[in-house]
Formats: sequence, C-alpha cells, structure tokens
Amino acid sequence: MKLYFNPRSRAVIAKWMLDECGAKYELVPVDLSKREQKAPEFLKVNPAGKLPALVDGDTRVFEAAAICLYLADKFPEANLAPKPGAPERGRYLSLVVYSTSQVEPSMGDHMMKQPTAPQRGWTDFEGVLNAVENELGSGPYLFGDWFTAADVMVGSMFIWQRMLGGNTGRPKLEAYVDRLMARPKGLKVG
Ligand SMILES: N[C@@H](CCC(=O)N[C@@H](CS)C(=O)NCC(=O)O)C(=O)O
Repeated sequence: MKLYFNPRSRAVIAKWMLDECGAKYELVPVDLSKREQKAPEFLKVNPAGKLPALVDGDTRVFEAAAICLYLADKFPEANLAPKPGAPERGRYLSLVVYSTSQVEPSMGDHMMKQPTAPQRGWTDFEGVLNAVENELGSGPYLFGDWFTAADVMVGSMFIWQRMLGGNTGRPKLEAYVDRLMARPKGLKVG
C-alpha cells in the first residue's frame, strides 16, 4: 500500500489509521509547496488534487474518511469497526461521515468567525460540540471501551483544532483528545 503523504496535511490522519491497523505501507512524499498534488500523475489517484490518497494494488481511495473506512474493513483483525450487519454499524458509518461532513466545516466556520447558515448542510460549532459530547457519553471512546475508526476521524478533527492553537472549551472533549493523543500510535501535536 502507498500513502501519498505530507506531514503538514490531513494525510497524518490516514497514517494514524494505518498504524492502528498494523498495516505495512510506503509513504510517498508529496510537496504541497511545489503543487505536486496537482500534477497529472497524482490527479489520476485523487482527482481533487488533495492529500491524503491511498493506493492498494488496483484500488485507489481518496478522502480521509473513505480511507479510514476502507482500512478498517481491510484489517478486521485490528477490530476498528463494527462488522456489516452488526447493530453498531449504522452509528459507526454515520460518525465517520459526520466528521468531515459536519464537524470539519463547522469548525472551519468557527475558526474563521463565519456564521453558519443552516442551508450549508452542517450545524454551528456549538451544535457539533453538543452532538459529539452526547455521542461520547461516558466514553472513553465513541463506542465505550471500543476504540474504532470513528474515533480516528472524529478525534482527528479536534486534534487538528488543537494543532492550530484552538480547543473545544469543553473539558470532556479535551479529555477525549488527550486520551486519543496518548495512544501509542496516536497523532501528536507539533
Ligand atoms: N476532505 C478532504 C480534505 C483534503 C484536503 O483538503 N487536503 C489538503 C491538505 S490538509 C490538501 O491537499 N490541500 C492542497 C490543495 O488543496 O491543493 C479529506 O478529508 O481528505
């Protein structure tokens, strides 16, 4: 497997997931300052010209959430996802998609001090924080003691916020971020 990678990009999320899976992989450096992500060869891997992108034999996967879903299913022995048909599967898929469809853009609005119009398809950041706190329940992870790819995706959004100097302002969520970053293979800030 090849992960197209730059350490200052969302490709660190995919790398974290690969590490949690115990996968063997090669990192292919992509220099964003040289716009290598827009090179015709790379656009054949990810037409959006963005990182991360993963190539596994004849399979190519782009979007961090899709990569996490793909890897969790490819490495069932890592036990990072409820199996298809399991009652938790729907909530798991929802949380992974929710991370990039709502948490991330809402956080973007919040950081750029933009109002969140409901027509945009996501709630304001307070709404996101309430939803994630609610889903986390008493934790320690989104599925209780079970760490899954949903924690990689949802957690990465808040780790990212911390990397950019922000925080949620919610002690329960900050403790969740600390817990994720303390994992031996977890994302580290800095
Ligand atoms: N929704 C995408 C976001 C990907 C993305 O925006 N990646 C950034 C790096 S963090 C990128 O490649 N930017 C370079 C560009 O847009 O030219 C995902 O989750 O994979």
